[in-house]
Formats: sequence, C-alpha cells, structure tokens
Amino acid sequence: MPMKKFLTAPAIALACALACAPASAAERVVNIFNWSDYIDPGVLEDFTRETGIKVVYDTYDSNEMLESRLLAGATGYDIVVPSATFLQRQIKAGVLQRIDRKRLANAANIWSEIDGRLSIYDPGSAHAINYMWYTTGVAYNVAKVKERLGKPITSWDQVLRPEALKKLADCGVYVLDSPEDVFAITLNYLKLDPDSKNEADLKRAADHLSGLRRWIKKFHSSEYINALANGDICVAIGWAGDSLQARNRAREAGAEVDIAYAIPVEGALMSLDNLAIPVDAPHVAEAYQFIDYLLRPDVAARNTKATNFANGVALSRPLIDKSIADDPAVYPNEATMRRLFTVTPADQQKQKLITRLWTTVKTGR
Ligand code: N2P
Repeated sequence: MPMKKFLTAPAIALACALACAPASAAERVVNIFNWSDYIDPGVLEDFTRETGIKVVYDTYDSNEMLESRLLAGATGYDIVVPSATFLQRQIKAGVLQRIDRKRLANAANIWSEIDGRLSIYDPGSAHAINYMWYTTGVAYNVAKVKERLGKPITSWDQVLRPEALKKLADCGVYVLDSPEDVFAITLNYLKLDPDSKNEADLKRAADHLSGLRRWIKKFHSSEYINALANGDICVAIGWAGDSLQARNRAREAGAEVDIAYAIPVEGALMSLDNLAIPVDAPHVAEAYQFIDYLLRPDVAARNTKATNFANGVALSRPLIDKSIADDPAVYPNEATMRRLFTVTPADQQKQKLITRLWTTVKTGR
C-alpha cells in the first residue's frame, strides 16, 4: 500500500492563511505521487515555505501500481514519476499532458545528455523531465557474503545461478518485485537480448527465475533498504540509490553492517525516472512550480545527497560531496556506462504475458 505523508505549511504561514486570506481564496496545493525514499523531505518543507504551496505527498514502489492508477483516471495527482518505458506507454494511452518548457525558468538546467536519452521514449521530451537515473544491480552485506563465497559479488553468476544462490539463501535474499528489471537482467545473464519481447525468450527467463524461487526470501521493491541495514538479509537485487541508502542507514545506526553495491561485470540495466503531469491534474500551475523548484541545482543536489540517486540536473554535480558525485555506483563512469543496457516498453499484449509469467515466477502458479 502507498504510504501517506501529509506536509503542511509552517504553523505561522498556516495561521496567516486562515486568518488573513479571504474565505474564498483557494488554497494552493500540489499533489505528488512519487517513489518511496526518493526525495529529501526538507525540500518539500522548503518549497512550501518559499511558495506557500502545500504539498500532499504519497508514495509507491512499482511502476505497475502507478500505471494502474493512471489508466483508471482521476488520480487527483499533479505530478507522477514513471520510469521511461512506462512513460512511453502512458503517453500513447493519453494519460499525461505535454510539458511546456518555456513555463520553466530553470529548464536551461536540464542535463542535455540525459534529456537526449529520455527523448528515445518521449520524442522531443515533450511530456516529461528526468528526475533521477540509475542502475539495477546487487546490494550485499560484505561480511556475510565473504563468509559464504569467500569474495565480493562481481558477477550475476553469483546470484542468478541456482547452486550459487543456494549458498546465500540462509542469510536472506530479496529480489525487486519489478518484472521489467528482473527479466532484463535474467535475459542478459542467459546471453539473450535483455530487451527481448520474444515469447520463447521471456518463458526461458521465467523458467530460470522459477528455479531460483526457493532460495529467494521475498520479492519486494522497497523493504530491502531496511532489511539490509538491519542485517535481516544479506543480498538484494536492487536499485543503486536505495542500496546505498541501506549502507548509510546501517552506518548512521552504528550497526556492524557494511553494505556494498555491485554493477556486475556482465552489465546492468540503466533506467530513467521522470517527472510528468497527468492529463487531468487539478493544479497544473503548482505542478510547474514544483518541477521548476526541483530543477534548481541546489535542490537537485540535496535530493541526490539524501537518496544517492543521480539526478537530471548537470549543474548540481559540483554541489554534491565527492563521495557521491565521484562514486561510479551513483554516477557511472565511461567504462561502467559501456556495460549498461536499456530496454524499451512492451506493448499491451506482451505486458500481459510478462505480468502472467512474473506471477508464476513469484508464486509457482
Ligand atoms: C526509489 C526507487 C526509484 C528507482 N526508492 C525505481 N524507479
């Protein structure tokens, strides 16, 4: 279930709004639906302080969850953050509106290289603006993996080969509940096209994953952050920033837990998450104001510092601590970039097949 977080303006502003504003003045608000653990909460508070716009902030942890809401319509959301492949399908379905970049004073801060990658999914980047971009790799507990494998994780073979995964199962393995990520990685591991939508290829990947199920404790896309930090699990196929948040949470808690994140030698999936405005958004002007705020280099830098995800504002990079800005797990260097692959969206029919195969992978039925 999405978690609810309701942010109000500072008490003083609220008191004034109640006491000073004419009764008819509509309260300015922006309703945001974003991934969990994906923003510095202080940014939301400062946005309200600076603009007087109240932020209502809900979270999700899967594209499927967002997509089913968007396709049902009337979400009430002003900003949503689909990954690029889902974005492309949602544009075709007519559920997102065009974004006029002339209305964004900070549009010049958009990182052109990342924007170019986004335009593969959204020609001319007409409906979206990149928020964060990242890889899907392996987060692991350094000591527990060393005990069991004698070495760090560097290859998908250490987690995707049944006899190898079996060695890690007793300390707890989580896998993202995200068929797009996990199919792409498995297809690539099986030396098939990671972007294959061929039914036989997808079935082969699903069969392989079904063979791993008994060694997997849970398929989940957000709980692994705390589970790793607490030492409850030792391996997760996860997203870069979330994996590093797990490492940081363990450090902050002073726990004897050291978490590392690997982009395996065979390569990893690179994805883009993007700010978009639903076609029926009730507060479009406020949505523009919020997107413009996120495009400020100092604000983008704060969000990367808090989440360990690379953002789409190039000028924010010099404002980010070197430990994050120069970490190839966050901002992959040229050599790592060459190992990354991307995927394209499945059409509705193939998406149904993927959903069906994924249910079988997770449940055996
Ligand atoms: C944030 C996850 C974002 C990456 N916790 C997956 N879209």
